[in-house]
Amino acid sequence: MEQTLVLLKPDCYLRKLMGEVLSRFERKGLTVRAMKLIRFTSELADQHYAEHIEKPFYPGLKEFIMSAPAVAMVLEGEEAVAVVRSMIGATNGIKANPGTIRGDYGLSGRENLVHASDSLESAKREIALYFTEKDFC
Ligand code: 3AN
Repeated sequence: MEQTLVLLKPDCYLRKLMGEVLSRFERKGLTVRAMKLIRFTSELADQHYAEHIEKPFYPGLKEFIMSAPAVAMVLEGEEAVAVVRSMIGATNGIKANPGTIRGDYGLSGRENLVHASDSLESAKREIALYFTEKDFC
């Protein structure tokens, strides 16, 4: 079994799509092991997006991720990292395939509804940013 970190981003929250998106993961068979509603601070945004801090799109991304609440969760299942990445689709909603979450609900590169860890190594690092052992059920 693998665990992966998923964020339902501020656009997902504001558009009231959180239930819709979570239900896709649940129907797939993934299990929620930890979950919380959070508000990104500047520090948390910098930690989460450490690899993007120098990129030209980062200031806009940071402003967006701090703009409204988000949900952080740990999903568990067989090959959960790859399964969730394929369910969310390509970064830009315009390019993401229909049938994926980003492909079905968005037309933006920045406001793309969900984040999901891109490797087991990233998942371990990212889960530790949001959760401690006592948060797991
Ligand atoms: P993914 O979330 O698909 O792994 P990354 O890690 O390349 O994508 O980018 C992290 C986040 O940065 C994306 N989810 C998106 O919100 C934002 N982002 C990526 N590329 C761009 C871009 N060219 N313009 C604006 N925002 C971007």
